[in-house]
Amino acid sequence: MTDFHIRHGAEVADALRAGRPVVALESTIVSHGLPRPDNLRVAREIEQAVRDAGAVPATIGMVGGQLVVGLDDGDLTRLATVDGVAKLSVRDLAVAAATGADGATTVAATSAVAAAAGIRVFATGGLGGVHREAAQTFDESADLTTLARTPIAVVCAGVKSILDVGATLERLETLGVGVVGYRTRRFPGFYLTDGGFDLDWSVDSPEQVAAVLTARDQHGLRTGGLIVANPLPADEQLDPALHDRTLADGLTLLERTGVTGKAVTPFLLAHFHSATEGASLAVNVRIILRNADLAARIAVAASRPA
Ligand code: PSU
Ligand code: MN
Repeated sequence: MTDFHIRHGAEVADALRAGRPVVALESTIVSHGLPRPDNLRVAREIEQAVRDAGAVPATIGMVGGQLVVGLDDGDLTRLATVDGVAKLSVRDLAVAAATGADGATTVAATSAVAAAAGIRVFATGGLGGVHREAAQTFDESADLTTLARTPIAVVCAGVKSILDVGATLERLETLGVGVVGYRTRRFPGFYLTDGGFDLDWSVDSPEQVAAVLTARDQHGLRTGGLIVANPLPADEQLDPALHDRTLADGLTLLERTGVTGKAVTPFLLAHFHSATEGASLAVNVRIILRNADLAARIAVAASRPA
């Protein structure tokens, strides 16, 4: 194959051409973040949540070396069920294309591809960030540096507590990535409603987020991303005691097994899902569906003439 141009799903292409609202979705949560067989069902539910709120879903991933914006159900099934799907950050995209790989795109890769396609809003579960031992390992997700140069709004439930949340917020500040809480001034901790840190800004409505995007455009400063941090309601979070126990065990296991690098996030997520007997999975799914709904409402607000 020598034609490596990005393929757009027909519905996504039509919507982008007509200026209708589109929401980008990542595939790493499907291939590497959620256990089978729930992952395929959830991938479909995320797309449906976007549709229910009036936008077109564009799940992004790579099938046989072809980068696709708006995977169809066959593609999605393949990325959710076959073995050997690569986890693709931005730097991996061209190599994976040239070698004909199947691959799932992380927040970094999805953001970059979506922004290039003209999509302005992206929904995911939790952002990657600074890992806890980063002072020794230098393990910081490329999600952060990519968002520093990619104009897209990412709706997420903060970063997972498996990371160093405070360090991640500091890096986002340094990198010039905007962070606003959705109806909160506390940065959410993914499974937990409150990640333990204050935010400077809070927005109250999809329209207000759309106004932020418009202001950036009109200022001519579309240099970086905007994180819209959408916490779970307190009564839907993972039981904090169960969370703390599971995290402590997971970090011990991580050290004992010697897992490092890009395998760390999938390893800890899988540990949570098995150790909590599905409780963390249910919370994870709720997070993603709520973020998909909010992202779609932001995309709808942003597509209306101001
Ligand atoms: N958050 C989740 N589930 C996930 C991820 C984040 O709740 O599966 C994925 C995202 O795709 C994110 C990636 O971009 O993990 C970060 O991985 P790393 O730390 O290796 O950059
Ligand atoms: Mn990493």
